[in-house]
Amino acid sequence: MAAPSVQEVLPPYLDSTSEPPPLFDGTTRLYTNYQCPYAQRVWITRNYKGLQDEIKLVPIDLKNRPAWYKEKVYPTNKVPALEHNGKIIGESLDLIKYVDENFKGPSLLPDDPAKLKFAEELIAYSDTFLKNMYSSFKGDTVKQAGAEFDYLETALHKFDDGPFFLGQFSRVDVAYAPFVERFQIFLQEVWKYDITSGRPKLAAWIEGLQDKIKLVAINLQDRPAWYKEKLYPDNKVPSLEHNGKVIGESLDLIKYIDTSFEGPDLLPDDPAKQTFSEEMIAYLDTVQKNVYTSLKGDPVKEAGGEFDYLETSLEKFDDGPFFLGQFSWVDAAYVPFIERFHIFLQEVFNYDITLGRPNLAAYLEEMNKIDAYKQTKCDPKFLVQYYKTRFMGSS
Ligand SMILES: N[C@@H](CCC(=O)N[C@@H](CS)C(=O)NCC(=O)O)C(=O)O
Repeated sequence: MAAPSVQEVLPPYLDSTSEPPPLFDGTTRLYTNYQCPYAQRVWITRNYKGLQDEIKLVPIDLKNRPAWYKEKVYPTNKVPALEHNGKIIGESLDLIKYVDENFKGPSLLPDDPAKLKFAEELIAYSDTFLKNMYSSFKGDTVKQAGAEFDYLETALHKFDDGPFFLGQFSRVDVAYAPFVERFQIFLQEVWKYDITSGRPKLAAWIEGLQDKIKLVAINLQDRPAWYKEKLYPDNKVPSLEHNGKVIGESLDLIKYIDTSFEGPDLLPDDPAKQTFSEEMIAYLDTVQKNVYTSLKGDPVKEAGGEFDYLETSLEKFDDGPFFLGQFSWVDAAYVPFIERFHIFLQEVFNYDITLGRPNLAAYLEEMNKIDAYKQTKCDPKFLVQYYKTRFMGSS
């Protein structure tokens, strides 16, 4: 599932001592609790659609609730609730639908009518599933809970174009995942009952819900010794641990991830585009070297040629704003550097690399609409300081 690649800093809980946020000021707020599976449904929907900037999280301490929450926000006094366009909306199943339908981002429903019909059936069953599960804890747990997981196993057999209920990830997975995750842990721990045993589709579904690649952030100023000794002797980032091997070098990794994991292809089929992509990737080192060297002299004169190269390259294919028309691994390779040069040259040399280069300007504008990129952007203040020290010898 599409997940942000940078960990969001979660706001702290509001309790009975906290002031309310400035209610109905136009901000969209998700009143939530990080432990609540119902709220988690809406949290997943928000994150999947890349709405971290559009929907602000407001966590409520349910054990010590602020009085204003019931009085001014949501009279049922439960989470989740969404404040949007001057209204408050509750009920997690309604909210999955509401957020999916009223905000940008990838849709959580396929077009296929057979899948839509099955989605309705499964979502309608989710309340019964929960009721039966909770009552099973008081009775013959393994037998009663087992029947519910058999229901899911059978449902997962219906579409085989992916590991999820409708093949691809959808609202149905969002509705069930927070609960199945909790039941799996609880039944294993307390009843020693593995819900995936004898249920291969359920096992594959749970596997499919995991993030495919976990991020491990390494502090380069104070590197842990194990990183060099046990993992990656080059002692650099990035490196990828996959299938018992460690692979390094960002350009090799872009290619490796693109070819070894599911998801949209980052290299078009068109042979002309493939040849051009190789040419551009091979030239990246030269661009970097020339721009970095220019920082010690006059970048406006010395680095202009590199930005002209990018401007001309962007003219080559006109079926989209990116280097190969559509977003490709050339963009993944270049954009982190274009972004940094843009910020640094503007800030330190008052040089706007997009001025007189309309393709480059449009490129950066379009790039900023792509969540997968936006979530990885650098901190401009840190960058300026870092580049000054590293390339200009100042501190
Ligand atoms: N049917 C509601 C259930 C929400 C719910 O029960 N939330 C719990 C936290 S997990 C809650 O707010 N409990 C507080 C209470 O019941 O007073 C939904 O789907 O949104």
